[in-house]
Amino acid sequence: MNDTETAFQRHGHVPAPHPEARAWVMEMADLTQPDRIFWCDGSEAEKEALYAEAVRQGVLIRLNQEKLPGCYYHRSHPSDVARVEQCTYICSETEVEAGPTNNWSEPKAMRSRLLGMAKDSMKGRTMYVVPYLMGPHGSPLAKVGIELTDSIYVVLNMRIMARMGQIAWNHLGMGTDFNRGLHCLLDLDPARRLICHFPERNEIISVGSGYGGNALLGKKCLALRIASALGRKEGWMAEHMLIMGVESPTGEKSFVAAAFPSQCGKTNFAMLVPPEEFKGWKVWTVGDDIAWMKPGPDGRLWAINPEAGFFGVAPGTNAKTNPNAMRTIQRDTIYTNVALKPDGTVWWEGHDDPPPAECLDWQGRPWAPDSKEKAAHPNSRFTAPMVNCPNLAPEAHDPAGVPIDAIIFGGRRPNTVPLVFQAFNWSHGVFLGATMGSETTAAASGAVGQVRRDPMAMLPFCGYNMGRFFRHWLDMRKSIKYPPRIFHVNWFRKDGDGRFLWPGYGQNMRVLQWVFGRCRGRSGAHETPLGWVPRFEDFNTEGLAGFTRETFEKLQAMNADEWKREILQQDELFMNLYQFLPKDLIFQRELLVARL
Ligand code: OXD
Ligand code: MN
Repeated sequence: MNDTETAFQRHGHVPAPHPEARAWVMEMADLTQPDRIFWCDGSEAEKEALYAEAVRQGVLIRLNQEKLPGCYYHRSHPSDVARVEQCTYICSETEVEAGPTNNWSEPKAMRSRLLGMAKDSMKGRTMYVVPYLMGPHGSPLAKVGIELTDSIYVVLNMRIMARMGQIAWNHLGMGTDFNRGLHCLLDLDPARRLICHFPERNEIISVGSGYGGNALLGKKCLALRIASALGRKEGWMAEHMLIMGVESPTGEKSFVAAAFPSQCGKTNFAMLVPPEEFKGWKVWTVGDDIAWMKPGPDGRLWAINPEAGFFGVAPGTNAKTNPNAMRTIQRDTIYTNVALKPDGTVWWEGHDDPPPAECLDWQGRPWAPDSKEKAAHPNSRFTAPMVNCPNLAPEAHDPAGVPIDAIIFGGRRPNTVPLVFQAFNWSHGVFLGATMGSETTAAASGAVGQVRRDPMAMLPFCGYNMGRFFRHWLDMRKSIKYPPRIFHVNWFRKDGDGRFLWPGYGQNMRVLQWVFGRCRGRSGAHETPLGWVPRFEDFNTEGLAGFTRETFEKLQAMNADEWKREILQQDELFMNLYQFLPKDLIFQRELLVARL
């Protein structure tokens, strides 16, 4: 045994103080038959030992520690690079409960199939016990999960993405309310890949994939699919939303939650840096992917970010698109499936640095600028602790969370949908969220570039019947005395020549400023069939070089023919859900048709 191994052994023997958790771990160990059980405590010493072990196993490569201190590099299996919706199941008691937009499987049969696959699968391997807390310690909204995994990469990612170790036991105390997550890599054969959720049991079993969204069980599996089902029962909401704070020069602060489908720039928007002209304005990041929201005693909607890190898409991230992310990922970051440069640093398409003369691509093959394929996988990622983020809101650690003044929905739409408009009221806002569409991207496997309906950006993440999910949204209004205003944005509208009409990124601050003003009854607007929209005069374009009234009109234009087509397309989803669709949404659709 070498020094690393001894250190690794030394730190891995802190069993759970919790009898029920312990019994379950032992039961799963009996089933999977690992050579050893490693109980993670979340300490710094343990972190060092785990990184050393991962490097020794070849799972991670240590990057240049002078240029990227605390950073490591990982390549996943080439067939295991994205979420796999076709292998993702909601195993609720009845098929109706899962609804027409989810894969459903009868829970008993699926569970025994999965346990059969897991049997003996950790022979010769280590089972890591990863206790974790989603949300700030002491928050009434926070939840405990325990993930059992045979992937050291998963452990190290969970360590960044959640509050991991002793803190979870402290939060749980002697309570019995924790999520059970079993994760087995198996042989990574795509044919034996299944990500299954048992909402009634608060349980997740994921086999055959080591990729983030399939394997870091705290994230999409617990914090969205399981949590959305719990939220419906318990009167709160788990949403695929960033949370950010906007502060005016006079110190007024508003918090905004925003839902965009995967890879539509949630991380960029959450970390936005206002343009120079916005002297005194500040944007604060609370979270970039998930919001748990509950009405507070003051009648407002309060939100926490259950995560502790960012699992962001690397390609396209640079000093212009997201300067705060670039600073965040300079240290203590795990890079997955990006390109590796000879000096032990990393690169991806859209990086600030020019393409390296030579490097290794995401599959470890030599790459040069004239190579036909991309150096980094389009869904390559960074996993970075949120405390690294220069504009992290102090409230990100607040157990009470933040009060939400505005909810923004958005998608990637080259036409039809204006830059920004505001819903007339909560029900209309729910309708806007429910009919959201976006071009598909590389975050999930499948065709890229087609418009798909992605209600509230939750289509792949809602752990129950989507029609009932809409009903829950509508019902929530009754318990929120001061509901957030609801908006819709589209940064991606193009002109006839295929050029983006809106510069995006930091300039999105202008849209935020209008939203901020609307929440305070200050920004002007006029009524249209779609909702309230800013006039050119209501919208701050000062300092925006070359941006004319004409461009603004094009961005905001409402074309009746395009909208007729849009409504027909929206109907596809509505038809699919018809049986479960709240009447209010059908009514909203009729109203829109009438207004048009
Ligand atoms: C993500 C996703 O990884 O939405 O956040 O795919
Ligand atoms: Mn996401």
